[in-house]
Amino acid sequence: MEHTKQELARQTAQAAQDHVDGERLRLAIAELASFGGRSDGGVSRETLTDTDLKARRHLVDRARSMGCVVEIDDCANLFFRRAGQSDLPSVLTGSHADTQPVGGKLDGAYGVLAGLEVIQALNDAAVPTLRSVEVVAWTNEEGSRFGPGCMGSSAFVEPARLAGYRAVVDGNQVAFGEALDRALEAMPDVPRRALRQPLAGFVELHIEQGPVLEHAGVPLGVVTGIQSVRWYRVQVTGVAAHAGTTPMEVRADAMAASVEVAHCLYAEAAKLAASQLRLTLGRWVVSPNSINTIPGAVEFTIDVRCVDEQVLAGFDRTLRDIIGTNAGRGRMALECLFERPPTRFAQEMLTLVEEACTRASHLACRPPPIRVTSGAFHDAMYLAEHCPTAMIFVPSQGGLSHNAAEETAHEDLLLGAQALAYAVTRMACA
Ligand code: HGY
Ligand code: MN
Ligand code: MN
Repeated sequence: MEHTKQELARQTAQAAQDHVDGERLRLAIAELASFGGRSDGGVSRETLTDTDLKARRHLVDRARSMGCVVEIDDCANLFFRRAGQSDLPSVLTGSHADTQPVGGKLDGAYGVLAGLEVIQALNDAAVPTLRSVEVVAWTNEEGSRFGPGCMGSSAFVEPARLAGYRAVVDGNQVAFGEALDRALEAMPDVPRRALRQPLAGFVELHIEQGPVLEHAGVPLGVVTGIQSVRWYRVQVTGVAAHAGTTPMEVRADAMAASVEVAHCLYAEAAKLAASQLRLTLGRWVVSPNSINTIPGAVEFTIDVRCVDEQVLAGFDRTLRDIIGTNAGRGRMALECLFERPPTRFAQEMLTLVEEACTRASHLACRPPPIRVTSGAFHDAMYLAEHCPTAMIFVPSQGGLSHNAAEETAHEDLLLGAQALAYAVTRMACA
């Protein structure tokens, strides 16, 4: 009996995979990319901006046109559901629809749209599933406008986090709570649901955003886990003064002090190159930001990541020493904004995703999948605390992402969606 059930699940999963339509997916990606589309081919659709709200409405309309039930939770995470034959916990797929300030059309969006394509494929195959299949568009994965990243998925897993998130402000002093309330008010026709729902599992399809798959010449990656990450903000306070009249030896130059700290951090990262530590000082705010005034205040961010969390802990200690040593040249404040240990996905999920990727690759006469660790963080790093979770990667051309030129070959995007359809359907039939 069990064998028949398994065989039926495989046949249903194969039917879903066979009905994935590459052209429909390509059009869906192009359509969503038009919300915040840029002349350089990139996308600017930061979380909860008017552009993002319009994109969200577009996704709701598309999902409803496919017969999905649509719901929204208290962190404005959007859920698109294809009902199953039972009220057992759903199988969830999806990703995020927000982008970097200058991002690409695939980071996040591909996972959401491939999830909707899976639902359309199930509809076209006219196959029932025991469990409902849900697609999610998580709120604020990028964390660029409002830090930290993954606010929607982390609040879904631990609702108590939302209160603290609401107070976070963006560069224009707009609070996340205010933007969130606007987003919720913009969806009066979408029923509200509580955060933290039981789930049978979560599978996220995403572009790799790095060079590994392309270098290996392999179209699909089975993601084993996600490296650890820490974000900090450094605030340096000096004295604004005249650039022409103030002798160098009497200055309290916040930029000179900041550059000194940055120099020490890059030198430390170079010492740790063998551990693949990655350091980025991505955002600088200088005030008064005038060519002929000595900077009175500088704020800059630190994004540091490594597969070995002990290396990050060591870097943290060195960072605090560097700040302490340089504080004499201006007051320095260090704040940790975000900290995630390494994520490891459950073995049974790796087996499922490996089967799905192997089948899809074989049927397409492409090389079999390889196992990779994710250099980027994803909402799956929080879902892994909540339910059996896995990720599938497709290659990024030139390993490039968080860049308008982000691109993936269409046949790889199709293959990823086929593997996703198989994996999600297998779970939904169990
Ligand atoms: O920063 C990250 O790793 C993700 O792409 N937001
Ligand atoms: Mn992403
Ligand atoms: Mn991203």
